[in-house]
Amino acid sequence: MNGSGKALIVVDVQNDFCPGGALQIKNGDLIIPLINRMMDRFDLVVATQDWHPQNQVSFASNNPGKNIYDQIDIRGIAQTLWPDHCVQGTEGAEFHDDLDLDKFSLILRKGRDPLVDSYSAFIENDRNTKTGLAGYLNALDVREIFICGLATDYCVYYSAMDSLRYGFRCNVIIDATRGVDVPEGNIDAAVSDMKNKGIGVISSDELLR
Ligand code: VGL
Ligand code: ZN
Repeated sequence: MNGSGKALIVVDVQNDFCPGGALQIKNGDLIIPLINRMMDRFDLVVATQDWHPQNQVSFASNNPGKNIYDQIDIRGIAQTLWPDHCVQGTEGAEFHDDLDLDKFSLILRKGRDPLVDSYSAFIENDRNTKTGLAGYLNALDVREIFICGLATDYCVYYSAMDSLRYGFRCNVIIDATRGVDVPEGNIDAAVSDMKNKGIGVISSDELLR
């Protein structure tokens, strides 16, 4: 299939990040109708799925004496600790029921290594291990990506920033994302950092009109 140069990347629209989930994001589910509509405008749509083993190092429960949202140091890399979420094979790890899965040409599962988390769709949190997504997009002649999904200040942010390393033009469809905002102000900080690096922060109207 020809990517026609542009791909939509749908990040982690899973039950655990939506209201009622283990790491729920306020109004996380409200972006789903927009995402479903935007998929029709792209020839290539890729989804990521956070897919952790129960013994994932980023779970506070696997770090005795530590609390949710604490930061730990893993071989020199800061890692935030989360509630158990998106455990492989659980309901929480499934895509939200309202999300249209039919247009996904690739579902990239990330965070599968017990010892290394992966926010980014491109490179794991050790900042070194590749997921292979850049190679896939390059093979299909994708030059520009449009990112939506959850969470604005974690997996969307890291994916957007890392895409630049591989030479993609990158846009974040900001109204089709929602963030965790931990620590407070993190969403605004992520958005200004992305803008400063030349990432387009656009609205879904620009694609849907
Ligand atoms: C995410 C925290 C932990 C995300 C995933 O999808 O943004 N955030 N795991
Ligand atoms: Zn995760």
